[in-house]
Amino acid sequence: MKENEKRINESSKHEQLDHYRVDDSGKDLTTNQGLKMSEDEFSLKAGERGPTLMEDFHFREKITHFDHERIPERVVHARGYGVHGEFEVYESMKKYTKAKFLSEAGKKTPVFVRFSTVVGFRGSADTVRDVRGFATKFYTEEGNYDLVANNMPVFFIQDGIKFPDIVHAIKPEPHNEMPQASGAHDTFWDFVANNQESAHQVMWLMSDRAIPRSYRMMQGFGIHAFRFVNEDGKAHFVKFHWIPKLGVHSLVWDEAQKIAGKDPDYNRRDLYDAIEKGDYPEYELGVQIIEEKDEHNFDFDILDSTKIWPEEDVPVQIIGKMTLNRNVDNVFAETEQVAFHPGHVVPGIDFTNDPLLQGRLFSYTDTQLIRLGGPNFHEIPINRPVCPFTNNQRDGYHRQTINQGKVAYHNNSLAANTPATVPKEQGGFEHYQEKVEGRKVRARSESFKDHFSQAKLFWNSMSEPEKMHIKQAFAFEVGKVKNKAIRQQVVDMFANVDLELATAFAKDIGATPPAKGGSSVTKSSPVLSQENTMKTAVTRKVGVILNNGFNDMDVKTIFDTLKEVGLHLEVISEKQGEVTGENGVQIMVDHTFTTTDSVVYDALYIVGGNGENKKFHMETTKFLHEAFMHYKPIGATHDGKKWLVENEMATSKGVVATDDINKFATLFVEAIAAHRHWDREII
Ligand code: HDE
Repeated sequence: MKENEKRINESSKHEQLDHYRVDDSGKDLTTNQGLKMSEDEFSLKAGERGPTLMEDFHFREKITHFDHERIPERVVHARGYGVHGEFEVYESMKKYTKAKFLSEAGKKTPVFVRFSTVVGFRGSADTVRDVRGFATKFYTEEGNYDLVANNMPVFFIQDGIKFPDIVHAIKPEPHNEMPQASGAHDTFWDFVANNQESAHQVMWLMSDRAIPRSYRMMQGFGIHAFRFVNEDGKAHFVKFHWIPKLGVHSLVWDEAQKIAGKDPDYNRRDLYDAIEKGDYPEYELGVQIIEEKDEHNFDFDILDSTKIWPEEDVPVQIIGKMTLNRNVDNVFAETEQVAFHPGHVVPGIDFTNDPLLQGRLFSYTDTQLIRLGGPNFHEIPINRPVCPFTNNQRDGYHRQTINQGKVAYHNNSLAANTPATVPKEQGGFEHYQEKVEGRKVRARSESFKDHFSQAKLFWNSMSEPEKMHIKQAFAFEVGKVKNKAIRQQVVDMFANVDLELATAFAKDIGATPPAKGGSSVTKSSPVLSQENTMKTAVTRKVGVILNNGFNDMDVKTIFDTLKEVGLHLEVISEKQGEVTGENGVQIMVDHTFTTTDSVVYDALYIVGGNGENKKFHMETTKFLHEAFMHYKPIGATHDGKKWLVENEMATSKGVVATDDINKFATLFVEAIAAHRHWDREII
């Protein structure tokens, strides 16, 4: 079998990476030249108390390498977390695309995914209000295909030339570098009010989508219209969707802010832990397909990245599933050095004239050149295709390939004109021959100019709690704007979306409520609401408050039942070590009230015990209040029930209190599956 016919399977990338993986443990310490060193604690000096000598090559090498350990962080999406996995096709897409990795049911392709926030620096917190990146590299037999997606289906701008403007506006303000990782400041809202194409994306940004509970509970959207092209050369427009099997769920804003302090690594920890525990996150890949003849049959331009294709009009067809199943060995080598590019395509996937996509096609390689220090970043292990790659490109910083022979040009006769181009019939990429005609203009199509209809469609699709959160988000974010005129401009702009919304937050931020406005769109798209997402308790994290003298027989049974349905329990008590039940059963404590907090749990289960003191009582009350305020499921049995009675919560929504252990487990799991209990009266 020829090398380039080698069958790619889900292990191919790991087999390749194995050549680079090194375990240093148990080895001798050497310099980078392989010289074994007898001493690594002391620099070479002229006398024990004398100056360090220039000839100390070991000291120089060690310090020099350290001095150069950092590379520039990504200009956007700096904070990210990467994991390995595999993609499996459910249904052949041959009818639409000749992409081989989508060609047959059951076919598996290795993938690497990097999730990220956009605005914050590399060391910022995970749970800030922001768009999330969801970039996937498929290592296919025809080369790497990158689906560089976000967790929201639209974007702030319509033309790539405005990307530096939006990013300059939303990043910390340059005169004082504040605020970190947040859009809640003057320049961002000044941009929004004066670039009204951002309206739709800003609605998403103010919604719960901007504070995902987990990367495992987040959608991904390719945003742009791409093209599928089949063997016969026939093309269709296509949009890509990742749909998490655990449903789409979010934090509440107060909780997100507190987690940013209590556990800034909250989302990456959640992902890392899930994979370590074998709770492999799964996402289905969906496509929306539009025939070329229907390009102009919508009341929006299908090439406009500030628009969705409503699923009621263009259904999402599920075509495969991605499973994330391995953490990286080294974050720098893999997550930091991975280089995505929407222009990394394979035969059968092509671009459209979406002006935002066109801008991206330039930017990504350009940014890797500075970030990864030269043109050979494709040779870095995480970026290497699993299929062979050969051409006449040579040299440059950090070149690793040793190209033999003297020919590095086309056309040649010395090497029989190889490396040879490949006809499209044999798998060579050929750009889709779209017919293009027009004058050279710096302009925007009229069809891109409706900025409010889909923003209103989104608003109409929200449930009442979601609408409330959006109003509160505007009140928080725009309320942080110091310039009064900008606050007013934002109110006036969003009056074009919905009068009730603009009036509600105008009142909170000291602006004049709009007298008129509101889009006339009445349509809604129910799938946009997270209330209609998949609901399951599987993999949720429950904090269990336990003290000595608890009812060990019942509690053990409840623990077993909850674990069986896939919940993860963490025992919280006053001290680390063990707590002992009334019959002598001992349970390990995972956390004290000091080392954890109610905000990092999906639900709270209060058992208590008879060994309680005042501090325990107060700490439990604090946990309970916070969980209640964040609409979380709360369970209590035995001694634990007294906290609910004391705090008048026993009959509230999502609160389960009974000593009937079977009933308790069933009701508590149901309450956890519901995620949050928005109809709870907050006292
Ligand atoms: Fe990006 N974007 N982007 N972007 N983007 C980058 O590339 C850019 C856009 C997205 O985990 C950069 O390697 C321009 C849309 C993700 O490594 C940079 C425009 C979408 C990631 C860049 C956009 C994205 C990036 C910075 C407008 C969703 C992180 C570092 C024309 C579909 C990938 C890098 C990772 C990263 C440019 C708009 C998603 C500068 C010019 C729309 C998920 O090249």
